[in-house]
Amino acid sequence: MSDCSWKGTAAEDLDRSYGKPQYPPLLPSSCHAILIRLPVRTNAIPEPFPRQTHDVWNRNYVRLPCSPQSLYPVSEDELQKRWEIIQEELQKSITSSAQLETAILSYNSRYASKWNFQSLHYFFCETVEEDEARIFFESIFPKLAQLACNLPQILTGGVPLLKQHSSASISLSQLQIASLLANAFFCTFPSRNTLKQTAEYSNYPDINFNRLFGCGRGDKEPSVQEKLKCIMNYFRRVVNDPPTGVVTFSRYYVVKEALPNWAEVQSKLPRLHISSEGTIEDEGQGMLQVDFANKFVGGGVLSMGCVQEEIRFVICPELIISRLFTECLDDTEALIITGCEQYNKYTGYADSFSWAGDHIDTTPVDEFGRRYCTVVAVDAIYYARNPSLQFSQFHLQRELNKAFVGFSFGPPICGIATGNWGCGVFCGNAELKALLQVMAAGQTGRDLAYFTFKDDKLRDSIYKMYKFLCDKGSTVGKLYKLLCRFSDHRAQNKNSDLYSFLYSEYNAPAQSKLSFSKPTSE
Ligand code: AR6
Repeated sequence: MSDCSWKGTAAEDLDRSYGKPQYPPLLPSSCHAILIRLPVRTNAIPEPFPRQTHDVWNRNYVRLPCSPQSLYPVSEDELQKRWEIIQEELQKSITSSAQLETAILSYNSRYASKWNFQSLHYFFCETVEEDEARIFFESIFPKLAQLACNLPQILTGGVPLLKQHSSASISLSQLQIASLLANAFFCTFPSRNTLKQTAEYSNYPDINFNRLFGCGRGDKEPSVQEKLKCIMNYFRRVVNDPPTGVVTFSRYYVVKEALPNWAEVQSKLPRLHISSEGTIEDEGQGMLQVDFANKFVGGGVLSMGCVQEEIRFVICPELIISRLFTECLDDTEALIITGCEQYNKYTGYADSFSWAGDHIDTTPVDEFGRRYCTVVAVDAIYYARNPSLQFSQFHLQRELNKAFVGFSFGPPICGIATGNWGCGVFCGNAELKALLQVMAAGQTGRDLAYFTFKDDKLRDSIYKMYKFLCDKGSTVGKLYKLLCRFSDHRAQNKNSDLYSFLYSEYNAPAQSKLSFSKPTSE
């Protein structure tokens, strides 16, 4: 074996999407809200659709801050249109973060004693140079405020909520996303601040940026400052040079009956490229790139989190807007984002995460102006409290189904770029999760590119097992049955090792009393 950093299929032989029709196409339908006018012209900012503003204010749509129906109590018995207050405040001259705090609280007065803006103040007073802060307030801030205030002209249609247990897509121009994100920055979204369990949006991630602004002092939370640098750079870019592309957000739900009966699956294992070098976002170009998600997509991006998902969301900030309309993911659901752009470079990870400058994304675009960059958010289960649980049949199936749902969206035009999904913060077992992802990729007919994030030992161990299984001609179903056997075995032998078991038991006869298809409980 060569001593290079990868094994298996060469990276250049993997299927990539470039030049192929991306899914979903931009065809208006009851389950695809296209908020721009078609056809899209290359290199021009898409025009909003419909032509006339269509205000919707109900439980199926995002409650937009500019809706005339969004009212705010200004005295005991007087309500005012909240958008009027917002516009008035944002059009004032604001030259410091203290004034920005005052403006934000003027239309969020109920939270005046609850929110703090420590991280934001630290950013402008300590993190950036005095000159940079001045330039921000003089030349970027007014354009950002204008971008937020122009929301009703930029986005004329209602944004449907991507609710649980239905598949639906939303296509927005990058400019529409920028205007929505500018509103999130100014904390203008109504009904999104209460923490009550019974609140209308309790099953949605938060979207207003107040939590990020209040994450504590910069010296205690350096990664929050670095995330702010990413976000500020994104805003600097979009206000000075409005982007012209389109991004599609798709919620994908698979009904239980349509999931594979894993024990019976005859598919072979997919082609595998496994490398200890490289990242999903860099080496996975033109592939379906896995986001190691939280069921509330974006996880801690607008608070303290700074691992794979949060980093992905701040280097490609358009992803953050998915939090506005994506209800928390259920077991057989995924969110797929097609066409996002990378605006930032980074180094480090978690506490050492650091903004490394502006990134110019040269990824080609499809006929609808969407970059050939697709991210699939799939949430693993959190196993820190009870790691043994992941080997139970119920959990094997849950994680396998989740990966399958994410990988099976649209025709298999490209491979999947992934890695230690669920194995960092969520404490999963990487040798197990790798096999589950191999199986899901095999069943969906896609190549798998797996990045072990500098772990040579893990790369070698997974590749050796993969090769062994391929040499034996294993099918996905056969491997599933073996995993189920391991599940029973492990219940009696707590410390047993998965791969040792698979090597020794591969040819052992299955015990007939086991039922593989219907695990009933945890
Ligand atoms: N490319 C390839 N591999 C990576 C990359 C990358 N860019 N970044 C990290 N890894 P983690 P989880 C590897 O902990 O366990 C978030 O808060 C690295 O080995 O982010 O599924 C979400 O919002 C790392 O240890 O994913 C969820 O709440 C491993 O991937 C929660 O974390 C797992 O990364 C999900 O936790």
